[in-house]
Amino acid sequence: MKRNKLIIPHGIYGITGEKFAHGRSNIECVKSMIHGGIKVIQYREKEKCIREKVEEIIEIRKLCRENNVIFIVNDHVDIAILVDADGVHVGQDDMEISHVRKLIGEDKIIGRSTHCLEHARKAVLDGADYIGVGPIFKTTTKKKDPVGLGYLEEVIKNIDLPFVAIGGIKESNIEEVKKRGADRICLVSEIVGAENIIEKIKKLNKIIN
Ligand code: TZP
Ligand code: MG
Repeated sequence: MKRNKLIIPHGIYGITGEKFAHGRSNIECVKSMIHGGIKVIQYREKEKCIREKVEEIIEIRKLCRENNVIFIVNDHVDIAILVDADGVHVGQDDMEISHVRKLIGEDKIIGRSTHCLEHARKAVLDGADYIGVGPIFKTTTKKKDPVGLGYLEEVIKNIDLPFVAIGGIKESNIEEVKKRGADRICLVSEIVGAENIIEKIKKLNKIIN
């Protein structure tokens, strides 16, 4: 039975990306994202060792809890459990949703990256709580060819699960994504790479709200 489960809020979904942050740390970026009003943040870090990741995750978990921000851990189900994160996000090459669910429990959020309708349908059947839909546009943040706005439209038409549009989304094209019907939108490099993260978030929110 699903009890106290949180739902990914509408608006901007933040993800860390230290590589694109012009020397700012993940912690600094998260502080600015929270300050800018982002209500859900995912810790995604592909380069650091586990020890370093755990240290950062513990700190970010605390920041999110203090500010009522939903906190999701990418890839690491064990660390998500360790810090009592609100959820975990897993890709197509990660653990099966049923296994993640068994580990993390019914009350936590499980997100799954999807790149085609078949992935999305399977995520629904497997019991994911939301899906990532992308990369919508070309991006250097993830090694994956874009799926285009076409896949976003297919999801809107066929899938009854919250979804987050992601990949190559910028201030210059976010309106297009919103107009198609995406209520949850993720931008990584556009936010962490902005000269002023807080101002960038304000501008983005002005466009989508
Ligand atoms: N999953 C699909 S695209 C992507 C992820 C994690 C990266 C998105 O980064 P950016 O910088 O917003 O294109
Ligand atoms: Mg992964």
